Amino acid sequence: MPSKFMLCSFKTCPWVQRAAIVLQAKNIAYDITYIDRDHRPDWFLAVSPHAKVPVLVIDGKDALFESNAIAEYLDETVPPRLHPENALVRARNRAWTDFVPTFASTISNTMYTDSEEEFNAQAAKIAGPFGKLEEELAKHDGKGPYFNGAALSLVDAAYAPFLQRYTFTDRLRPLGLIERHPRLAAWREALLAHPAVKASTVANIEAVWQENLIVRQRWLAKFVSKDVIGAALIE
Ligand SMILES: N[C@@H](CCC(=O)N[C@@H](CS)C(=O)NCC(=O)O)C(=O)O
Repeated sequence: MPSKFMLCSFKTCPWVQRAAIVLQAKNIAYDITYIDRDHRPDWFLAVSPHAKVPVLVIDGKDALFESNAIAEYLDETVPPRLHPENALVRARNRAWTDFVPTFASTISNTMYTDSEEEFNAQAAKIAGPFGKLEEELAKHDGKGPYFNGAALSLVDAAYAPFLQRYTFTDRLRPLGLIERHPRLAAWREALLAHPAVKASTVANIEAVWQENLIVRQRWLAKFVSKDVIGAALIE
């Protein structure tokens, strides 16, 4: 009998989205439970040692935390395999997955700044990771549209949420960075158009993300239309 999965989330969490992309790409049915960031329930705190989402509850009894561990577990237990078959290629994929937290923090640090000066200083730091990925993608030339070629992989699932957050930021305050990295730009386009990525968040994710900037009183919020207020309440 297939397992029953429940993903525990905050609505805008990119790390939860990574796990959701894997679930979607494998066509796995799952429930999603949104918890209140300010009032995390006891059952959640009991299974999440760092009090972070995602948590994946399996058959109501086992729980996993950390998006990478969740993605790897799903890939080992539910077909089709998203990791490449070749061990060398798989090891290289894992090496690039290990770079995701660095990549993610340059983007998150830019999103959550408190002044224009800070925003510009943090945004300048995105160029380093973008350059490294562009260089890596150059080695994959002619193999797209995803990291390893035609099939979506765990590397794709890991980077897509952050390339989406970059895109949301860029739409509010154009950064002019991805345009200088054509392979990364093409990869981003392919990822954001993939059905598993599109289905991995609430439908109005950009508005909910924008509203979150207002709630957190971040500098970028000044470019957000007040029309998004209440977006997080709409399913
Ligand atoms: N390394 C973790 C990161 C997860 C993470 O940072 N989640 C955020 C939400 S996007 C969180 O729960 N933060 C705790 C907090 O906001 O207090 C993973 O990959 O699962």
